[in-house]
Amino acid sequence: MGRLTRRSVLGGIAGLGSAAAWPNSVLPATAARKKTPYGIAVELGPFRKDPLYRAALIKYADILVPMNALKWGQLRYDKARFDFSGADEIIEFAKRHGKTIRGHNLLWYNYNPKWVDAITTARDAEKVLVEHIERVVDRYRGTISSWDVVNEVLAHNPLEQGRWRKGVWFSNLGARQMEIAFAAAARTDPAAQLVINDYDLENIGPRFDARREAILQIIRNLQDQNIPVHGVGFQAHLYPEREIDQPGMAAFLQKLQQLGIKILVTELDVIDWKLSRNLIKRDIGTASITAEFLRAIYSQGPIDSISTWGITDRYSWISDVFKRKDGAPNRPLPLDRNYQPKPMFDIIEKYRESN
Ligand code: 9MR
Repeated sequence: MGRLTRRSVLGGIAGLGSAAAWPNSVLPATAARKKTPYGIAVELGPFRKDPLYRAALIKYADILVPMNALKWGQLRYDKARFDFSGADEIIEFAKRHGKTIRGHNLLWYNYNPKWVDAITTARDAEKVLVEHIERVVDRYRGTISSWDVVNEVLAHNPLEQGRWRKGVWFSNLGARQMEIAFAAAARTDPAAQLVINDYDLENIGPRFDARREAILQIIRNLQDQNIPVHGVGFQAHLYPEREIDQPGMAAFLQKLQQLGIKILVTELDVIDWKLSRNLIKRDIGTASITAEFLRAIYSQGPIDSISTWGITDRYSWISDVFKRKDGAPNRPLPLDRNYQPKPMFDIIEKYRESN
């Protein structure tokens, strides 16, 4: 889709202002303003084999986030050693190209090696967790400036399943898993931004209310114990068929701000399995839900960073997990399969400018 077409498409999306104020590059005041830093999660496979992918990372990103290379499953598949080779490839590239780096993640119920999932005592769990965090955070001290310390610790539905996600860390350590992880990360790199990262925080309904409330409780609990926590990461895997809770988000963001907590968007993409097959309609749907979400997330002022979970429709987990019934390829990300910007790209740019 060419720029002119995209521009007219965008003009039709609610809340975007007049067509005359578009594109951002012609807005007079933007040069002086600081745009929200933009991050891209990097997958090692395409990073190694696709030069266009690397070129897009260089061209568009301020921040790079190894998508999987820092997970336990990659670093710790062998109990006897740490394998930093994949993470280092991405991190060296990021440094060479002047990008800052976010780390994902230090604790997750998922994607752990078998020997970790086999841990059955609190003592072993704490020892292994603390060792891991100290070693990994120390290795990248001064290089990785922001960490997703805990990832997806909330139960999918805290109203029915108990508040916390079950897994090796929770079953051995209970809610202490969070305290241990944040304390170890803070001790090891006192300058790093420490983030609690989770999904399904933006929509309307009791399940989402409960998830937002649980995040607040985690933060208050850490703060009560003087354990540093600096940010909440909204993964933002968005479903166009679900409504964004604008007032719920505004209230949540205000409470987070009162607690001194920064707001990050960490894994933005759009689950387009139920949108029209028609590409123009589909891309409008994707851009619209992105705009609705960003309207909510920017409603209380600037945010700290915004990252998408990949950059091109060519490579996305959504194509594996949320295949369309009509068999058409998914289009969840800012650039299409040929690395051309889609309306979603322009929406992100527009909100970044408003920081
Ligand atoms: O996109 C990631 C995919 O390539 C991995 O196979 C998967 C398991 O490690 O994780 C995906 O990323 C997830 C992220 O780490 C946490 N939030 C949900 C993301 C999508 O599943």
